[in-house]
Amino acid sequence: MKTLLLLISLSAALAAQTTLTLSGPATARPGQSIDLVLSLAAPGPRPAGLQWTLELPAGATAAAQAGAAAVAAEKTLYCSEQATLCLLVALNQTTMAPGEVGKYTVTVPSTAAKGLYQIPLSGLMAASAQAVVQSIASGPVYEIRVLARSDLNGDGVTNMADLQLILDQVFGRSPCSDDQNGDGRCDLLDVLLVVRGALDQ
Ligand SMILES: [Ca+2]
Ligand SMILES: [Ca+2]
Repeated sequence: MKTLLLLISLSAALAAQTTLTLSGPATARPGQSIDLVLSLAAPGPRPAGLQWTLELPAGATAAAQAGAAAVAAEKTLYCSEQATLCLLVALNQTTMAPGEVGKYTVTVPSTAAKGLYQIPLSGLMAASAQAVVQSIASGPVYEIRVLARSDLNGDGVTNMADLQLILDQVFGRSPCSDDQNGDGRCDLLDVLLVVRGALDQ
């Protein structure tokens, strides 16, 4: 019973918490660029400024821009190189409404091994226009599953189904969207790379 009460009060506290949450697609392939959204939930006082750090997996690159809720408050997004440390501020006292405050484009390295990767947010800060700190926490940590490049249908394995898909692209029955070696065309080399993906797994 005590545990239940604790859980209820904990979830109530979390529900009232100002949070920043990164979200995006569940899967990506090596070399692919993905669009992520940074969302502000602010059930309490709204912040006039925000700061956060994005912890990118090794080799991944990122670019960021202000989201609609930040633009509406006329805030400017200032970021370090690779957009790991970012601040949303402006020469105004406007507070930001809950919603999309940032947009990221993250490029998965072409050498990324398949597996589950986390992109956590750390060093979160929120403040009023008077520079008074407001409580803020990270929402659930964003996770993305990087698929093997040769797993064309994204089902977690490379097999005959993927071989058929790359053959279809070689013969022009479908667009060449899974160019395995990045040379701009689908041919024998890409078929052999899918075969190698099947044998190596
Ligand atoms: Ca597959
Ligand atoms: Ca190719």
